[in-house]
Amino acid sequence: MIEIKKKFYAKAEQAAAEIKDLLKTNGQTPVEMVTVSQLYQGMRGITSIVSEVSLLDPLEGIKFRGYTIPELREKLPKADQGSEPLPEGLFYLMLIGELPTQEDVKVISEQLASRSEIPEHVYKTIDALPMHAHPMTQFVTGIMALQTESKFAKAYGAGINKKEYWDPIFEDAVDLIAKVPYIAAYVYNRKYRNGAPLNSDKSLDWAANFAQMLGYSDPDFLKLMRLYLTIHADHEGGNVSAHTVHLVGSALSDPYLSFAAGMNGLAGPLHGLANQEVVKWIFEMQEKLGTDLPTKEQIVQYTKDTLAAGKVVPGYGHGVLRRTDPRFLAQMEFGKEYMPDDHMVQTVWNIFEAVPDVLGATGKIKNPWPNVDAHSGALLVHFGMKEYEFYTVLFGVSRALGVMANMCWSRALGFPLERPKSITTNGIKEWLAAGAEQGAI
Ligand code: CMX
Repeated sequence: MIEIKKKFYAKAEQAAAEIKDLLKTNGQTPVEMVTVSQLYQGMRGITSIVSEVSLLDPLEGIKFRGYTIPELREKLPKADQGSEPLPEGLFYLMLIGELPTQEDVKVISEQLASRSEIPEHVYKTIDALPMHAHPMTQFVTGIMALQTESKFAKAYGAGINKKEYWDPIFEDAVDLIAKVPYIAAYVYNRKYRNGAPLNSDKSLDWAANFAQMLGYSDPDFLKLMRLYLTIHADHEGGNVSAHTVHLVGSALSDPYLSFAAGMNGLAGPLHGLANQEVVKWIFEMQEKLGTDLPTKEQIVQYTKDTLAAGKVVPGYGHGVLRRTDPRFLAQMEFGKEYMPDDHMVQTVWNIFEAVPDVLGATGKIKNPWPNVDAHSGALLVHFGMKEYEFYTVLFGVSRALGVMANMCWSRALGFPLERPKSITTNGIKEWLAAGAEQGAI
């Protein structure tokens, strides 16, 4: 790990020097115009954050350091006899900007295993919550309790030089990634498996050990976990969870505080919670129609009813994407290979054929195509994980990789406190009036 850490810092130092030059020559160059509509529409499309680890193309989907999802599935190192990438390799790629070797990935897996100990008070804190607390509430509570372990918070308290921030942030980031699967699995076992002990095996890779702690040993489920934890890791900097971690981290809140904040954002139904909503929506449709394989006509009608009731169709639409999410397609490929006859999975594919036309016909939904959340739950249901309230926790475990890699970069590059300007509607009116007077509008 020492070598990876050194390599990371060498890359960051070089990038910091380039950014310094860029700001010297182009610091005052305008990037793009912001419209009044964008101020009211959730800042949609305003380029305002630098995030080095991934970039979202509206048509091609997410690219991690330039690599698409299909390329990652092909090029990242795999576990022995495995067909899906090891998420540890993606963490390396996001951190270093180069594809890792099998040996690099092994070093990370071993480091994660060696840092995975959880202090007893974390589990006790979770145990203080009622059993009916949502898994995301239990997960975030566990992360907050784990904040006692922050090396950055201790170093800051002891008066660390700002040039050294990146070092304890890096250590916290790796520690946090090592520990979150344990907290997640603890929540699952507490809520759904009568408190079954975490049967961890530290010789396994990060995803396989997580699957085992959740009580799943089917080799195909392990493959699914590796795929799942890879594709959910990041989606550039502006989505709610990534942006929240970035924002909170900019106040020099440590990685645990920042990650917990981001997870609260992921728990919203328009973001990560959509994965539970999709399966809930399908289960309710199946129950209402009395079949586990509704026809496309039935799906069309059910979708129209959902819209008429003033609800969103979960798993469809996106703030940036304008085509089918490649993360949906990767999961569809997985489904076609491992469970082509599964009715739940087939229903997801039938929804994919039926729903975009209905959403498109509304004339207002900018992207009628499925996002990552439209598919993930059905694959889990196939393996017996029907407790859909847990799905966003799985998303969160994966998201730790991206937001922590990004946080290492933000502190190594010395990014300052994030503090955009807000305005009132009166302020906008005055602005417009002044512009009209000067003939600018
Ligand atoms: N079902 C019904 N209506 C939808 C819709 C959907 N799936 N997607 C968008 N719309 C509606 C919006 O609510 C908005 O309606 P109003 O004008 O009445 O307010 C209108 O269409 C225009 O929205 P948009 O510009 O196309 O989409 P936004 O960028 O505002 O929102 C998103 C994006 C994801 C919040 C939205 O598509 C949505 O609510 N989808 C369903 C929830 C979901 O799947 N979220 C997960 C996204 C991926 C992730 O982060 O994990």
